[in-house]
This record gives sequence, C-alpha cells and structure tokens, in this order.
Amino acid sequence: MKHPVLLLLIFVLFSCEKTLPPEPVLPLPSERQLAWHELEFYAFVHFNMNTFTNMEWGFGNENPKLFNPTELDCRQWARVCKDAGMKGIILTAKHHDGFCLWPSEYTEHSVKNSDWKNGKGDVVRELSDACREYGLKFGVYLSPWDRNHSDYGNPEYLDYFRNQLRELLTNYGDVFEVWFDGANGGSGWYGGANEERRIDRETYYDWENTYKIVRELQPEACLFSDAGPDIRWVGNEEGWAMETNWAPIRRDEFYPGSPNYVELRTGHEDGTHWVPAEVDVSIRPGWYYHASEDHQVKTLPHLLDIYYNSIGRNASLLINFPVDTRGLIHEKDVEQVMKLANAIKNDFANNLALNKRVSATNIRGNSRSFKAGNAVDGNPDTYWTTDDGVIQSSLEIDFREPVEMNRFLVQEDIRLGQRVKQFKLEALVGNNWQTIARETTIGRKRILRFPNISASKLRLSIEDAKASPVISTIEVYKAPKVLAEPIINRNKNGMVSIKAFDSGLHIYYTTDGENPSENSLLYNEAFEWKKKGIIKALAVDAATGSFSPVSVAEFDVVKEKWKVVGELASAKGIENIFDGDESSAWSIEANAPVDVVIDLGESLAITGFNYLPDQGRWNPGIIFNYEFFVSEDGKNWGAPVSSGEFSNIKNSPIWQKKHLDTVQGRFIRLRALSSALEEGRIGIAEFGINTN
Ligand code: FUL
Repeated sequence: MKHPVLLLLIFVLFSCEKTLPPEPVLPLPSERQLAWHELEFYAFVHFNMNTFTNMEWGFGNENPKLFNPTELDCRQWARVCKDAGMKGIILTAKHHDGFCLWPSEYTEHSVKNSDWKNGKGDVVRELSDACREYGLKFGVYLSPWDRNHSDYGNPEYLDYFRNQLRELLTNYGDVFEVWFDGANGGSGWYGGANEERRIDRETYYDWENTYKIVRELQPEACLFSDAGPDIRWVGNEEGWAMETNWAPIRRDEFYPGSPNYVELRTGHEDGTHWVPAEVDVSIRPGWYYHASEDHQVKTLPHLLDIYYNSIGRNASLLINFPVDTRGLIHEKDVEQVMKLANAIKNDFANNLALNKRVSATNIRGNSRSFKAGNAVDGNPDTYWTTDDGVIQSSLEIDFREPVEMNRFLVQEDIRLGQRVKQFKLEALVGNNWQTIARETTIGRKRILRFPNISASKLRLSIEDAKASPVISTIEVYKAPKVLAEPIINRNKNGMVSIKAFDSGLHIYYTTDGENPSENSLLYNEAFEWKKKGIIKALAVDAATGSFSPVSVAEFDVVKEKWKVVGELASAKGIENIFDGDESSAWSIEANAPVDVVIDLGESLAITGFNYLPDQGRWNPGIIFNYEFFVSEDGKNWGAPVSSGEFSNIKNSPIWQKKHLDTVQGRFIRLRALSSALEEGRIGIAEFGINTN
C-alpha cells in the first residue's frame, strides 16, 4: 500500500524540480544597454552656430555674436518630443565649428560671447532642466573635431576636449547618452591657421581614456560612436537598418570614422561585443535649419518607413529636429512628427494575439516556466523556449476565427543574447497555410508589415538559431492604411500615373474638375491624357470606407512636341526639365547669362510660365534674375515679355509662377541672368507654360 504513495511523492518532487533556463549566448547586453534598449525612440536637436550662418558644417571662424535666437524655448522642444512619444533629447552642445552652447570655462567661442541673454545664457542648462521637467532623458553630442581650436591635431587638444566633456557630464545632471561623431579632421580655421589638419582617426583621440571619463562621471550613460563601445552608428544617415541586424559586432575592428562602416548596417553574426545600432536621421534633408527646406519636411509615409526600418529592425530611432533661428522646433516639423506619433499609436492600438491560445512543437522541460503562452502574455519578462539542442521549432497562435491583420511583432529576450538566424511566418488563410515572410534576425524587436490577410492561425517557425530560441513577445496588429493624398504625375508624352502610399487602396480620379468619390473613375494603370485641365485623385480604404485628402494636379498643354533648341539642345540632363519628375534636374555652372530656348512645336497663346528650380541638396541650380521671351520663328525675339527676379527663391525653392499679358508664339526663351547662390549654379527641375 505504501509503495504507490511513495512513487507519487517522488513524481511530485521530481516535477517540481525547476527546469533551468537556457545558457546565455554571448555576447550579452550590459545593464546600461538594457535600459537604453527600452527607450527605442528619442530626439536629436541640431542647433547652434550653423543655425544662424545657414551652414551644415561651420568653419570655426564665426563671430559668436551671430548666435542670437529670438524666442529660444527648450520647454517647447521637450513638449514636442514628449507629445510625440519620444523618450529623450540629445543636443549638439558643440558641433564641428567648436561653438559651445554652454559657457565653457575653456574657450571664448561660446554663448558667453554672444548677445543672447547678454552672454549669460546656457542652452545646455535650459534643455537639461526642460528634460527633467518633462520626464525626458538628456544626452549630449560633443564633436571631437573642432575647427575653431588652435590646438586641434596636437595632443594638447585632447585635454581641452576632455575638460569640456567633464563640464558637460558634471554640471547638468544625469546624461543618458554621449554622442561622438565619426566626422573628424579636415580644413578649418584652427585659431587663424586656416589649414587642412588630418589626424589618425584610430589613435589620435586615445578613446579608451576618454571613455573612462564618461564611465567615471556618468556610469549609466551609453557611449555612442561608429565603434560603440555601447551603441553603434547604423552606417547611413537616411533612416534605415538592414533586415539582418545583429546587435553584436567585432568591436575591435572599428573606430570612430573607420572605413568599414558599411558593416555596421548588419552587425556581425559572430560579433564579440554587444553594440546595438542606433538609426540617426533628420526630419528634413539637413541636420541644421535652412528656411529653404521648409517645404521638404519628411512626409508621413516616409517617416513611417523610417520607423519600421529602424525600430522594426532591431535598432533604436533618433529623429533630428533642426531647431530654427527663433530657437523653436518649426511648426511644420511639429506637424509631421505628430502625424507619425498618431500613426504609430493607431498601428499598435490593439494587440490581436494577446492571451490567445498558443501551442509549440517543443517546450523546455515541458515546464510551465517556458510555455508557449509566455510569448503572448503581455509580460516582457517571461518567454517561450525549447530544450537544449532543439532549434527548429514553431509556435502557433490560434485565433479560433479568421482575423484581419497586417503587422507581426516579435522579440527575443536579449538578456540571454541574440540567437535567431532565420525564421518564417505562415498564416492559415481559409484551409491553406501561406508563407507570409521568411526573414533572418529578430533581436530585441522585429516588426513585419504585410498586406491585410484574414487568418485563423499564425505560425512562427524558427529555422535556424545559435541555440534554443528565446521568444519573449509576439504581437499581432491590424494597422489602418496610410491615407496620404495620392501623387499625380504626367510625363512628356501625356501618360498620367497616380500613386497611393499604401498597398491595397483604391484610387479614384476625375478629369473634369469635379471632386473625386467612389463613383469616379477607378485608377488601374497609367493612362494617356493629353488635354489641358485638372486631375483630382483620392485614395480609399474599401474595408473601412475612410479616404485620403484629395490631390489636385493642373496640366496645361502636353509637352510631347517640346524640344530644347540652340546651344543647350544636347546638354546633359536637359530632358529632365520637362519629364514630369520634380526630383530630376538639369543644371550648370554659369557666370554669364544662359538661354534655355524651347521649340513648342506649334504656335500657342501664352499667358504665363512656371519654373521649379533644381531640388538637389548640394549646390543646386537656382535662377534668381531672369528674362522671358516669346517668338514665332525663334529668330526675332523682341523685348522680354517678363523680367525680374524670383524673390526669396534661395530660401524657398518652390514653384515660381509668372503671369503675362497673352502673347502668341512657338518659341520661348528663358534667360537666366544670375544664380540665387554664391556658387553661381543655375538649373531647372521642371518648366511649364500656361496657355489660353
Ligand atoms: C555627421 C555630422 O558631420 C553631421 O553634421 C551631423 O552632426 C550628423 C549627425 O553626424 O557625421
């Protein structure tokens, strides 16, 4: 009789014995890195001397008096970032021109010699206070390259640089990240020397000893550079990490500014140190404020791509605000970042996988501690994992009925290292299992976007990993479609194409000036439309009935017969000026007047012309003073029918429209008399006319 009781007791004792978690896979994140991983989304602010000189890289000889914001309000920056769901702000305390936003004891090149607040101001103080007030983390960018300092390039400069670092890390409270730029050495003012100074990027800064200062003064702070040691650059400034993205890298192969930076985009599967990637990107083309970029703030679809291609690919996201000359984040930037914040909120509003029934092909020790349900319990501290040696395994979520979805989010518990090398996502649609995606790494967070499907089950299969997969979180969402207004284009030959930003949307359009609706023409593919008039379009999400704002494009005569004649007839890129694509341009270096002569192919009653300057970022071609002529035969031109300037075109290089008293002619000539830029380049992105 006693025997079975004993057996039961032994069984109970045995099954209570704790199954041990899997051994970690090295390298592992440190505590400070784990805390940083949680931030995910935070802001960069580029604001100092360049803001006032309209530069990206100042030379170092700027007069400190030029720094003079009229309405500086760091609390506005903090409010915007807080509202946008960002967790901190990193400030360019000193950029390459050496100008300091705090009254450093070690230089005269700082706010203390500006008129701003009579030299008593301190932007670093104001921002660190504002961050504390708004519950944001505060970080500093201190440029290692200093084009102002006479000692730059000599060992003495290092003392100066380190003294400044000490000031920043001692006087302004907690710092969460210290940002060291890889752009180092080159021409500069250097205290009046005005010369080129190259340094050995690998050895000059003696980084190890500089890092020690940060560890000593701000032990919680993460150090950022191309080479970490805590956080690495992602190898581009466009806003993306690669799909394959390992947090580990072979750290000793890098230094700030090292030439093998492309490898930073993927990290190394056999990386020796945990150095996760941070994606840094500006909300505008430039890092610094330029009024000329007010019309180029990134659109919602672009910002969403950046979000999914960074945070959704095992990286963090650092979005830059080029604070303007008032000392404020510009209204347009605020508008766009709030669109992003709202879209993210809506995309991740309702986790369809939360506490759903799940099963797995293998559960470590058959233990409840490692059950499949841990991945969908909403608790990031629990995880599903498998027995040692069992790598290929899958986890299935049973929704019990078809559910519409288009996002899949998965996380590894990185406290045990980054493991997964390859995975697959399948969905049960009707009675068929469909492969939705086949991907490589997961890491701290991976988010997949796919077109809407209606699935009753989802299956995550781990196909390859360094050891047992450790999956802490799986979430599934149905994000609303991005309903931005469609883009309407017509090329030279009169083919009209209309593009919506999201997949699966219906586009409706009109060609009669009426507002489009679901009863209008449905757009399927590019169509020929050579008439004069207005095309309007809108995108509709058929499932929800919601629609985008209406986009409107006005077209005059089709440019099919147009030809550039005369001297520029075969100039390189001249065809770009009427290809309907605003991003392509023709431009040249020009000191003397330049004539662009166009044969319209027929005589027309011309009532005006439209000019869009080159939209390129570096030394674009922009005409300032002009004359415009019309002729019947291309020989006798007479006096200009319009002349003058394109006012404010340098700051605002948008479409310029000029009206004329009607003039008949077959040939037109735009004479560029001067460039809007000192470099003297003139150019055209698009050119058009209005006719009667
Ligand atoms: C680069 C710098 O040269 C840019 O000016 C900007 O600060 C960017 C964040 O890093 O390397």
